[in-house]
Amino acid sequence: MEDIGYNQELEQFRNENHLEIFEIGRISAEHKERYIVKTIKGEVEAEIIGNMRFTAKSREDFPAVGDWVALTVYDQGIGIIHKILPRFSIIKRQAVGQFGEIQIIATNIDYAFLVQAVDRDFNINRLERYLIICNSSGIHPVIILSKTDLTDEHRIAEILENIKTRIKNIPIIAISNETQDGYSELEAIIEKGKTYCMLGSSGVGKSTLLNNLSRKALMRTDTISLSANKGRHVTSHRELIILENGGILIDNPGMREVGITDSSNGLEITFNKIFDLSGNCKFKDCTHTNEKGCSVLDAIEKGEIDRASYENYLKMEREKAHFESTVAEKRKKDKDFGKFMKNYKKDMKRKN
Ligand SMILES: Nc1nc2c(ncn2[C@@H]2O[C@H](COP(=O)(O)OP(=O)(O)O)[C@@H](O)[C@H]2O)c(=O)[nH]1
Ligand SMILES: [Mg+2]
Ligand SMILES: [Zn+2]
Repeated sequence: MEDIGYNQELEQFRNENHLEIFEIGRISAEHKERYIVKTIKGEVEAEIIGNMRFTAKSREDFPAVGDWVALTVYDQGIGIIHKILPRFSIIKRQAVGQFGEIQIIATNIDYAFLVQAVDRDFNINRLERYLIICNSSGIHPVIILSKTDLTDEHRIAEILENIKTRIKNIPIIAISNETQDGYSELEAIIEKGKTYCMLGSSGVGKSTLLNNLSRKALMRTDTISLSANKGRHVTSHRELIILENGGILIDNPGMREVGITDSSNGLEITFNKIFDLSGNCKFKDCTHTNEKGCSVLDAIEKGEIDRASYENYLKMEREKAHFESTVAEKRKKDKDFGKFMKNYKKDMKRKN
């Protein structure tokens, strides 16, 4: 179990909560509320117990890829999930098309590989967006520039410079899945028992990278699962893979939109320079947009803060505020609806 990231804290939680009667496993894939769970005894296809669905208040109360769960395993590798063990980190975004709702991308992640291709895909604003998501949950980001074979060294150096003017102290690794340039540098940072999640737009080379890194391990598990999975509903597509050196890698489907959620702390860490300076602004409620005596605006004038980064910061602040107000509105609506139902029931009783 340590091979897939199990540790002492999880074991302690298991004991304190009397979960010894259950198996413990880790979710490696999800498909319409059916989950593939890796356990000591192999892979199990599981659903959640009814009570978990009825008491769930939000998407965060459902299992996600990366979760540790307590489950009962029945014959033929079928299981029922009873409990989600505490998560030490969550990568989440604004659910697409459902404003005010959260979607979990993955949980219990140590490092996030933020993958961008050096050709058309490259976009620093989007990198900062991913950084906010990582920073809000204490996940270490690593920037991966992919497809370096499609451009020349000059352009790559230019991109690195551009990133460094805005993003400090975050490792950047340039790789090519074609030539495998940069692979050894990348493999050198992968540690046994740590979980790495790949984030990035569709088509940047995440799956190719994952397959290349895990080729041997993957081939082994695929031959086993193909026979075991015969005739079942979930495809053998796997999102969580154990590398030969013991690192755990999670792939993700490409994401077109990565709306930030309640990432107040994430913004603070990502734009730390702006937050540090804002303490010196003349007005306590300075919006850093047009005030006299604004330290942030001063720093931009002096060229100490990158203007594009500042503009992205304002945009992210607005997005966060919008998300938070939508959530607040929703809560109020739910509360009002609750009150309405209570009164309605009272009325009905009185009438009957
Ligand atoms: N030239 C080049 N093509 C790549 C590289 N990595 C991936 N590709 C190609 O880009 C396409 C998308 O790759 P894929 O791994 O599926 O991207 P994903 O959507 O991020 O998982 C495929 O056609 C790959 O063959 C690379 O480093 N260089
Ligand atoms: Mg892919
Ligand atoms: Zn200010």
